[in-house]
Amino acid sequence: MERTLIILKPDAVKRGLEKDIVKRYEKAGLKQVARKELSASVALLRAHYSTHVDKPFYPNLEKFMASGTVVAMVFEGKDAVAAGRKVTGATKPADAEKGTVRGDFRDASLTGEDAITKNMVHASATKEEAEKEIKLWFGKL
Ligand code: FUP
Repeated sequence: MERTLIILKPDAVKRGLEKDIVKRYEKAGLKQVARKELSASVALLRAHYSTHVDKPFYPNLEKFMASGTVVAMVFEGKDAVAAGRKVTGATKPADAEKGTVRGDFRDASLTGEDAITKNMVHASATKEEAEKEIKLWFGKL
């Protein structure tokens, strides 16, 4: 069994998409084993996005992620990380395939930097990253 971290970002929470989005991961065979709502601190966001903090888009990303409630969730299942990424879709919603969360729930009215920053969900990219992120957001589970 493998675990992955999925985070509903403030745009998805505000739009009331949690139920619909969770269903997508469950349909892919994953089971939700932890959930919490929180306002992410800047320190938590910097640790979570440690590989991105020096990138030009980071200030905008941090501002957005700290702008409202997020819902952090752990899903468990066979090949959970790959399954979670597949359900999530490409980073840029405009490039995300139909049938993925970022493709299907894309807000087509967004332009410029916001069109990529507000991509509704985070999904761990590797097994190692998943365990590191789960520890960061939930402590020992
Ligand atoms: P992903 O793993 O698909 O979430 O994508 P990345 O790790 O490459 O990026 C992390 C987050 O940074 C994305 F969810 C959105 C944000 N981002 C931007 O806002 N602008 C960019 O040009 C690239 C990423």
